[in-house]
This record gives sequence, C-alpha cells and structure tokens, in this order.
Amino acid sequence: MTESSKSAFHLWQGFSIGAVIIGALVVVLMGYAMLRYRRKGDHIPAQHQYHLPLEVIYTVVPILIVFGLFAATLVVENKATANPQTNVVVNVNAFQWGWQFLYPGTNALVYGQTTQSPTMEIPVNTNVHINLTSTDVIHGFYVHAFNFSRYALPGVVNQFTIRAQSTGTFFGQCTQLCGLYHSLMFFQVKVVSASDYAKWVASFNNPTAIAAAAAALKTTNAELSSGVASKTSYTKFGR
Ligand SMILES: [Cu+2]
Repeated sequence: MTESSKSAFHLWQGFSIGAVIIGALVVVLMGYAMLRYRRKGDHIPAQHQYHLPLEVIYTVVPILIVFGLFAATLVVENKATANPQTNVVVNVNAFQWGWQFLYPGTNALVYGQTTQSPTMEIPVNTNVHINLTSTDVIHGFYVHAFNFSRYALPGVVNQFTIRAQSTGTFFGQCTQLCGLYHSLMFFQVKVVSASDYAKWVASFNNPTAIAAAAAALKTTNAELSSGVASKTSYTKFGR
C-alpha cells in the first residue's frame, strides 16, 4: 500500500457508496410513482404541465453532485501526481523484456530480464521519486499492491513519487503487450526499513560489484554513474 493508492481506494469507495445511495433513491421513487399512481379506473387523472420547484431540484442537485465528484477526484489526482522533494531517486528503464533500476548518485544498480526478474529496493515511509522511461517500445510499470500503473515510453520520462507504507516484497509486471516475452517481464519491489536500505545501497560501494554490474551491462562506469543507461547498452547486450 502506498499513500496515493490508499486515497484512490477511498475515492472509489466514496463513488460506490454514492452510486448505491442514488440508485436506491431512484428505485424507491420509481416504485412509489408506479404504485401510488397506477391506473385505478377509466377516468383521466388531473393534468399538470410544470412543477417548478421539483424541476429546479432535479437540475441543481445533479450539478452539485458532479461538482462534488470532480472536486474529490481533483484532490486525489493531485496527491497521486505530486512530486515532493526527496533524496531517494530511482531511474527505471524498461526494455524488451526486463527492467533496470539505477539509483543516481550512488553505485546501486539492479538489472534483470525474463526469468531473472530484478528487485527494486526502496525505503519504507519515504518519498521515492521515480523517473520512468523505456529504451525501445511502450511498456507498463505496474505494481498490484500499490494499485499503480504508468506507461514507460521511449523518449519520454514519466515522473512520479511512491511512498510505501509497509515493508514487504511486492510483485510488479509490464502491462503493455510489448513483444515475445512480455509475459515474463516481471520485477519485485522490496520495501525495507531506512537503515536496511542504506546498508543495501552501501553494499554496491565496492569496486568488484561496480565492475561486475558494468560487465553484466556491457557498459561503462561513467555511463552507470550518470544514471541513464544509453540505448547502446541494451543493443550491446545482444537484444
Ligand atoms: Cu513490456
């Protein structure tokens, strides 16, 4: 669960409860009209043309409801798209058919594809700024437990903030049909305590680990520390 997924869920609950109340009201009014004013004989009932107060009510009330729903949606959407200042940043690159998680300003790098799905580690109760992009086709970054999905688009950096509220490992996957092994394009999000996160990032601070990561990517240390994997890294990888 993240903060924005919680408020999106509450918004959905509010909409559903509102819809049930309005639906019930309509059914009750219809039932009342059908029973109370059903045909009782052959005489024609009194004919009326206008009922001004009633017409004003059934025009104004729906308009107020629409404004209410709009305002609630706006508040929740603004929360979901807000990007508060934070020092935990992850550059997420999607590619056919895997994910790369780069932590700019650190040596941390996670990479994995198809049967070796990578794990993105983030600290709990911390704003994590994500720069999401793709190196080839359109992919989708989706974490079920976060109730969150965004396009990963080539040439575009989608930015958003995740604030996980509990520790644990959560399943993520690509949600855009992106080619042959789309169905294997998984990743995990591991939410850990701030101290565990610091330890994890520090575990990348040894030359052997950096060299190994660079070798795995067939890229250079300079490219890695710039935080942006070039397209050639993936091409060189033999895709
Ligand atoms: Cu994909």
